[in-house]
Amino acid sequence: TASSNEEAAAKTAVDTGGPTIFDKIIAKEIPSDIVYEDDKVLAFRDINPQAPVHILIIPKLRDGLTQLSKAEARHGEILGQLLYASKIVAEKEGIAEGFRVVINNGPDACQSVYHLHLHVIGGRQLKWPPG
Ligand code: IU
Repeated sequence: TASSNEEAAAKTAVDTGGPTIFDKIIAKEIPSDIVYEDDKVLAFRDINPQAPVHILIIPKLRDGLTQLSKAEARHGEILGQLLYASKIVAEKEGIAEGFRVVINNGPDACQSVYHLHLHVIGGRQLKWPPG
């Protein structure tokens, strides 16, 4: 299935520290459906949405944050800004009463893009536990 193909691809994705597709999205070299932007963060619709609302929030400056497990104390401010942006985005999308924020970290969590990103998911009844 498409979903298991994605899981397989994510299993083989590695954190090289090199550029990712998100650099091109930030630079607007490839188009994306931006829903929120400020000087530090960018939020855009996921190209393969898992729910009626599925938005990715990323730091414009990756600064070593290829994945959450690389976070250091100096990243505290941007980490807070990303989480706060998820609330702004949820309000803008009309899902503030029920939404989920997800960070997939590393191969076992099916991380496929090594530029930290929060998934903001909602617009339907979500299941728990996640897969
Ligand atoms: P993950 O947590 O690394 O698995 O999430 C990466 C997400 O990035 C995934 O949901 C993709 O659908 C999404 N995405 C995108 O929105 N635009 C792209 O060009 C690429 C991936 I490549």
